[in-house]
Amino acid sequence: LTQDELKKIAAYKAVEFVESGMVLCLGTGSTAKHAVDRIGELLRQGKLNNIIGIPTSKQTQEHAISLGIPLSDLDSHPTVDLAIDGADEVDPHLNLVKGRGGSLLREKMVEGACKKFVCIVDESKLVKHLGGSGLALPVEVVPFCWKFTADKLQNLFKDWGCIARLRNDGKGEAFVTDNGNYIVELYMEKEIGDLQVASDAVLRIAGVVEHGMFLDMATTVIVAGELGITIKNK
Ligand code: DER
Repeated sequence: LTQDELKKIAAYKAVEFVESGMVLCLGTGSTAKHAVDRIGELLRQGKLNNIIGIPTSKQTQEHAISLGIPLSDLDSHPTVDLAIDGADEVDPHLNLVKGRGGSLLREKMVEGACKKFVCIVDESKLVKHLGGSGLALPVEVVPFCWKFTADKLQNLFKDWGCIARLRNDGKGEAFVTDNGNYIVELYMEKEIGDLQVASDAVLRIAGVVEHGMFLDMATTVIVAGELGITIKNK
């Protein structure tokens, strides 16, 4: 099975948790896209109705509109029944790294308002500890003096051999989030020990808007692997 087929299996399994009448958080990324597609299909078939979607990015908003999924926002629905979204890393305590798609702020806002957050991943996302994979830990920062903020972040994790890099858009410019901010990516050589301490320290830096560690947020993780589906509950 390809990675995308595994993502689709996990996504379709998560959509089995969706009931008519629910207000749903619609996640962002290639795994969440399969879930949004499936929700659109069930609505079209009349197997689901009275669904309201709250998108976690402009990209998901546009995709949901193309599928005819009715949309709203947190101002109108401050409490959300169910979130379905992917992740970049999942540790054994269901802590996540998210945000390599650049949507971490809206994801964290919406998923933080959900009664249930079902995270959907293929097995390649499972890690023993967050931050040790050598892949990016994204931090959303204001554009004003972003380098000053990036240096503070790099220095905060200097004992972890951290390198801070400004995420670019592939055209030599800085990537700009849906909220008009930049993303500084932190690359660590060692895993992060105390995640809560790290989270609090990052958020104390004034130029930081939010980071991609989603601690104690997912209530269920659905993992699709070569040997089948595993469902982990908090
Ligand atoms: O950017 C994000 O938060 C995405 O949800 C990401 O974590 C997972 O993206 P993928 O489903 O394309 O791997």
